Amino acid sequence: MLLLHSALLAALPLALAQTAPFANTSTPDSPLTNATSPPKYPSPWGSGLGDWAEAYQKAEAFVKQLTLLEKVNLTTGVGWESEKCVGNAGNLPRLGFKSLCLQDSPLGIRFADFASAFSSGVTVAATWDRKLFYQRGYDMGTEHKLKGIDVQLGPAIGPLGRTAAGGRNWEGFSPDPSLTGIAVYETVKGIQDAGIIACTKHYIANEQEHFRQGSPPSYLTAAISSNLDDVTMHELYLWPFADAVRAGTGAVMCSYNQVNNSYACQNSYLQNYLLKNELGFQGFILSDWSAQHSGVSSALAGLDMTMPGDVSFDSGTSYWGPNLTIAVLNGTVPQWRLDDMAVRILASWYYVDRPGNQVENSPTFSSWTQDTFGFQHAYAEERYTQVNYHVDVQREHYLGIREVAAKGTVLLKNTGALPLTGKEKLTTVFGSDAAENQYGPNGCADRGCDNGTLAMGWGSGTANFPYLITPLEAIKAEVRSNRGNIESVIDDYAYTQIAALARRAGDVDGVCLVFANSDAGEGYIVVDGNEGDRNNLTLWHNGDTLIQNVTSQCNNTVVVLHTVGAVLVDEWYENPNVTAIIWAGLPGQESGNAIVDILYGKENPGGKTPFTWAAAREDYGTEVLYEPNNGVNAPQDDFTEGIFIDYRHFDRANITPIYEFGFGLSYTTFEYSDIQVQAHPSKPYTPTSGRTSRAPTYGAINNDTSAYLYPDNFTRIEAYIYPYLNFTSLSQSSGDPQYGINYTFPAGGYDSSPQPLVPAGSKVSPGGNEALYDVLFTVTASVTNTGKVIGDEVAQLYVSLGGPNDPKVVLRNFDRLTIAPGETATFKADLTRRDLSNWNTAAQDWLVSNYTKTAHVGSSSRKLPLSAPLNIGGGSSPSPY
Ligand SMILES: *[C@@H]1O[C@H](CO)[C@@H](O)[C@H](O)[C@H]1NC(C)=O
Ligand SMILES: *[C@@H]1O[C@H](CO)[C@@H](O)[C@H](O)[C@H]1NC(C)=O
Ligand SMILES: *[C@@H]1O[C@H](CO)[C@@H](O)[C@H](O)[C@H]1NC(C)=O
Ligand SMILES: *[C@@H]1O[C@H](CO)[C@@H](O)[C@H](O)[C@H]1NC(C)=O
Ligand SMILES: *[C@@H]1O[C@H](CO)[C@@H](O)[C@H](O)[C@H]1NC(C)=O
Ligand SMILES: *[C@@H]1O[C@H](CO)[C@@H](O)[C@H](O)[C@H]1NC(C)=O
Ligand SMILES: *[C@@H]1O[C@H](CO)[C@@H](O)[C@H](O)[C@H]1NC(C)=O
Ligand SMILES: *[C@@H]1O[C@H](CO)[C@@H](O)[C@H](O)[C@H]1NC(C)=O
Ligand SMILES: *[C@@H]1O[C@H](CO)[C@@H](O)[C@H](O)[C@H]1NC(C)=O
Ligand SMILES: CC(=O)N[C@H]1CO[C@H](CO)[C@@H](O)[C@@H]1O
Repeated sequence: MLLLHSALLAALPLALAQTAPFANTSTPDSPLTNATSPPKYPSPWGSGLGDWAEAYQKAEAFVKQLTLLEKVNLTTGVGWESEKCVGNAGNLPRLGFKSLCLQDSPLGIRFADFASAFSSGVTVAATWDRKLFYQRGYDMGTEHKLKGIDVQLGPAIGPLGRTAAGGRNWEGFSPDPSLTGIAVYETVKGIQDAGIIACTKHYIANEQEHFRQGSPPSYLTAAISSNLDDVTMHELYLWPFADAVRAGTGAVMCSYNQVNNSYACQNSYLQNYLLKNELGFQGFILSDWSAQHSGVSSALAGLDMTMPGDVSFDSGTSYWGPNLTIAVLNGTVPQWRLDDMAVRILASWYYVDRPGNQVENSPTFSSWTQDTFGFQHAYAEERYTQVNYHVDVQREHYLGIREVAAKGTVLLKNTGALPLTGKEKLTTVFGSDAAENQYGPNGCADRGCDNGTLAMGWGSGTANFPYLITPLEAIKAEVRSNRGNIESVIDDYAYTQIAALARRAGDVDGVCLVFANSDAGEGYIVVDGNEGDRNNLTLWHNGDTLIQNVTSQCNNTVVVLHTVGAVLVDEWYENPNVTAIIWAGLPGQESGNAIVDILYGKENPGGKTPFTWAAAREDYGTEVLYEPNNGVNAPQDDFTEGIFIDYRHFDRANITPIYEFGFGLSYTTFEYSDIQVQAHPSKPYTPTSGRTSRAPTYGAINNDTSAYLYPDNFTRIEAYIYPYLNFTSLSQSSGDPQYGINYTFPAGGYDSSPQPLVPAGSKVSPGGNEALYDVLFTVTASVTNTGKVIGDEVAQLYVSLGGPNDPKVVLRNFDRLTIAPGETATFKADLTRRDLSNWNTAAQDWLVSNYTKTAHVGSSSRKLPLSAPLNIGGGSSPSPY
């Protein structure tokens, strides 16, 4: 979501809401520019699949008692800054049902006090640890619950990380869909087990900040279109969303961008066909903030909730609200569609047991002021009251945050300098990235600056730090606990002092610790000319010069990087005076403690890089589109690389990276041996067939428009969105000059008869055809700790699918093992049918090809010493299809 609003959204012609003409763009070689997205109607009605059955029964019983206005209230936000959370749906006062509170972010509670600032997604991904994925989710969910939030606007898995410079990659996990899929699955489970709804976002192909809303530059008439083919959609971008749906995510947020020239929040192919039909999503889709561009069309295309509810921030008008009441009354939105929206919203509410997880005075904080007293309706400046209760929700979560930060730290180089002993004669620390922001850890709104140590990126995906332990203070405390000497220069440009201090440290066999960073964030804040997306992949604050100044004098230089993603290290990584390199990611509030744990060997590094580090920017083969390329029309971002992003591209193009995906060192060493593959008998894959039941409706709609007027003596709050009508005339109430004119909405959108299920869908459970998750093979291997200290190794299982269009290898599973010196652990990982399948466009289904498949096991995407064939089809092995 964003803060900035662009007025052009309001001016968009409703014609944009119409579906694009049908075209099948699903062959990888077809041109992508001006691609279109096929219409898919009607919008699937939720049915209570799998473990959603009970939640649906409760939701249906609840919705049965609702009036049209009450149903509309559930679906529409009350407007930007009209209530205390970043998103607030309407209340149902008659039933004592409180407005849903939706709050950023994927790493903690945005705008709240006395809450934790967790590690970013990219750092938790680097732990490759399912337990930590879950625990972090659970702890974040607990904090949201204790503040009285219903929906956490996270986790983020879009952007996936198509381009290294993409501004919001760090909010998510990894450009690898399997690593991201496993991480999002556990995170959603964790968040929702704590009793709140997870909102997985941003759906989909939201891979850059530039032009995501059409502006800047403001002359553009439409937002960027991510153009991609069907195979790329399924095998790459949709893959982790399937895992999120399978985990039961209660909400999904549609994104700002267009996909194949149709806005994500009104793209029937994305919402109706892929998410709700193929993946069987049972929860609700809500719009990113001002990502809705139409009323009726978005409803028919599957959107269930609009946020923050107004057409543009505080316009006082809405595509839904009164317009949805009107659209149901004039028959352009069928009642069953509105009922489905309401049922989906309430089903998610029951699914995570919101009724059993309420707190007093919720929400107990205001996003719009930190003061105890303030306006409940901040924009209108009305109802001055207590808005902040300052509830401390942090519990013992700092322990988990420190653990994630340390376990997500990746040791990239070590010639023996690490771990430090604590007995160094002189410890020196360099760089502003080691120290505190001079304005304080929360001194820049939404972390929109790069001052001091970097512990999260910027934008709406942030939280306030309750405190931030800096590297310098933690290292100083550690050094002094050994009665050692420590000095620092935190001015990145004080070269005279830097060189002098480095020289002294080198001279006495001390150590020089250099800290540098690279930042990125959301496009509504521009930091040092970076409009969200990074302009380059080099270190900020002249980090390369800083490092070289130190290395020129100090032959024991340890470089610590806090970065949002890959940076170019080519200038200095091979310098023999650089004795170690550490990627410390975006660690969150326990930054300093975690780096001390690693530097001094209290924690043996075991993290692995969740993205590739290239020698040159061009090596990635994918780029942010920085300049509009389609006149005033939607910029066309053609994903011509298909599924070949990150390591898949490097492997295909035969480019050697500096640090490959999955790479990370330890203070000990590991050896791999003895791969075994066990095939499991399984039933042949059965494409799903059959039909749904017909669309249910709950309660009758009274067509007397006078029943929907504002109640007598109703006091309206300025710019607030209500479901009521101003007049008994529907067209007058809408006030839309285009009201009723000449729009032919897709006829299929009104079809409430039983609908065909799709082959890759399921009648049993959300997440797609359940047989995709059958385990076909279990791969085992031995991993021996051949060094002297206990350590963690992330053993990784890759697969070669064998076809001419397949990547050399794709990650499919992994496990983080703790192994004592001299001991051998057994790595054991399953491969499911999906893991071995390709998306087949003609069949619209996953198929296991006849190409020879191989399992590879090792310590990174390029260190795969073990391999074994996966015999599909022969003997007792499963049938390929
Ligand atoms: C894409 O559409 C725009 C606007 O209609 C048009 O100007 C442009 O020529 C088209 N590009 C291609 C490659 O078809
Ligand atoms: C709809 O929500 C608004 C704002 O929360 C509330 O004032 C109004 O009473 C609600 N209307 C109905 C019919 O529940
Ligand atoms: C209804 O929607 C249109 C845009 O489609 C908008 O111009 C109008 O102001 C809306 N009406 C209300 C009452 O919000
Ligand atoms: C109300 O009007 C809609 C649209 O014209 C129509 O489909 C529906 O049957 C009507 N309902 C009743 C109860 O008359
Ligand atoms: C602090 O941040 C501001 C805003 O981005 C920037 O102008 C300034 O140069 C920064 N100062 C330092 C010392 O990094
Ligand atoms: C890269 O961007 C950073 C941040 O804006 C800037 O400090 C640095 O000078 C840029 N590097 C190059 C080589 O332009
Ligand atoms: C390494 O450090 C020594 C000082 O210990 C210095 O003389 C030498 O020039 C440095 N080498 C490089 C490549 O920077
Ligand atoms: C650095 O140089 C000093 C002095 O020549 C030497 O004693 C020491 O072993 C060197 N350290 C490293 C890490 O190479
Ligand atoms: C019905 O109402 C919606 C919402 O105000 C409006 O956009 C649409 O044009 C109307 N359609 C008809 C046929 O009256
Ligand atoms: C000793 C040393 O390397 N000093 C350099 C530090 O960086 C500045 C700026 O590039 C150079 O001018 C110094 O020579």
